[in-house]
Amino acid sequence: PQLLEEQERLIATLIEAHRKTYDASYSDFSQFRPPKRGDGSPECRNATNPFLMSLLNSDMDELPKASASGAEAAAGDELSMLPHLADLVSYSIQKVIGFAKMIPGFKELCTEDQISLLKASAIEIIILRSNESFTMEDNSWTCGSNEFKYQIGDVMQAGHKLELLEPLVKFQVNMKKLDLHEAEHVLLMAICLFSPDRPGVQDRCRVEEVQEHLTETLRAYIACRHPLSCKHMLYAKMVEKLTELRSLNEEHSKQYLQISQDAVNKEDLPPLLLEVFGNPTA
Ligand code: 0VQ
Repeated sequence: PQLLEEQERLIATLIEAHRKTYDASYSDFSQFRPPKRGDGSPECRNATNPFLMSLLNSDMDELPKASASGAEAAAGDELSMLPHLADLVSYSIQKVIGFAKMIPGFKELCTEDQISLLKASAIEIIILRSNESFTMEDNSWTCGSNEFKYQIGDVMQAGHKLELLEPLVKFQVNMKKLDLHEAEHVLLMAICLFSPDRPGVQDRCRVEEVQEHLTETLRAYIACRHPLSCKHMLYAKMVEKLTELRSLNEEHSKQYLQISQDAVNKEDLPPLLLEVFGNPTA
């Protein structure tokens, strides 16, 4: 198949929508609450023994007052990256919403369906778009300076566990290896958003129609623009990524619920995050 003029226009629209909503200079990151990394300091390594630590480190022979130490301090330390990452993800959700609104067909859905699609796909689209900052050099998301370089350990300090992080990094590496064109990258995000099988979707047919139009455009694009040597099975591999995203989404939901229950400072989670991923105290 060859690319129709209409499909060319669709791709141009999606690329422009992505460029308007993904700032590759990451200059807004300094507005988030700052990242706090367990720097390997003694206090940090011994976060599980705060009372012993303070007795060993001072001349006093009395236990410190409960509020300033103990489980609370230890838990706070464990979730030291949560405010920064929660702000980053909340910001990313806003950008994903901006991207969605520019996709032909999205605004024509009723608001309820728009919300259902966004709630279900937000973390998947964030995982996809974050691939742009991911580097296989050191398996990190590098968003400018060292301060905004995120490694597995940093996401663990937001409360996530290897059950999610190991497959997440594998996913990022395999995505990187696909070496997608910008057109393919943005089409994949749009296809992910327009999944008719998400919970709560009323007008499944309309969503499916748009998704089929997007997948047809992706197939045509690969067939006529992607170099012969690497287009082999590319479409199938991209569809496989959508399946992997579902399982990452499911594991993220579980871990997010745990984090939101563990969080001592409920302000750590911005209101938009609570609305999209759920608010256990509501
Ligand atoms: C950082 C997004 C973009 C870019 C870099 C994100 C990065 C995840 C899933 C493991 C973050 C999850 C965070 C939370 O669960 C919590 F609670 F821990 F804060 C949240 F906020 F959802 F509730 C990155 C993190 C995550 C997923 C993918 C990547 C690294 C820049 O490309 C761009 O949007």
